[in-house]
Amino acid sequence: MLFDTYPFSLPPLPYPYEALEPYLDAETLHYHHDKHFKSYVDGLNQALKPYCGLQGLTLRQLLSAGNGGYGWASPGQLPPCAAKAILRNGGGVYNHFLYFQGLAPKGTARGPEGKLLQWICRAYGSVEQFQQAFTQCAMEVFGSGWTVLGLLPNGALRIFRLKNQETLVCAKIRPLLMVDLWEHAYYLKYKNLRKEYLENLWHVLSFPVL
Ligand code: MN3
Repeated sequence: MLFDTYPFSLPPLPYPYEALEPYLDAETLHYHHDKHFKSYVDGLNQALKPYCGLQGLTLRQLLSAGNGGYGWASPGQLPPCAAKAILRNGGGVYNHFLYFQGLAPKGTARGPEGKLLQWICRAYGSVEQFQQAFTQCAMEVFGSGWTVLGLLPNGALRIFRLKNQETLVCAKIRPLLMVDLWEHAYYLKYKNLRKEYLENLWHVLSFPVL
């Protein structure tokens, strides 16, 4: 997905809809993946359709917005609303791809290991303290957005809050753990109880092996 180019297609969910029960329910996963995620894929294709010059770029390249957000096109070449549509939808595709890839059924979801475990303990004291800090950060996201554990180019770990479908691509920060805080990610099951969603999510969040 990250190295694909136009036309983008919806990657399959890497596990059955019911695989994350009871922490994430099948109905939420069905709507979240098949409707919400798909709408970003469709929106990105729609936004790129008139711009042949951008159709050879990968998702990462499209999101690598170096110069004032439009590194790949001067404002004269592309109307700002078109650039915005590409960044918003492309961000939605990128963030959702990583979110669904980062979840796994309980028992197969990996805790932090090796280098990552050492770095987490060095930065936060323990895995439990890291989880508390991450949850706290996620509770402070106002409106729709994401919380991300990112690996900085200098090797440091940091927890980020992102608004809407912002990404960390142009900052060259590698996302290690992504949590969707849009209400569609949890409202069917958890209603207004974001904290309960976050606490239960730790059972199915899988850390990468670095
Ligand atoms: Mn979502």
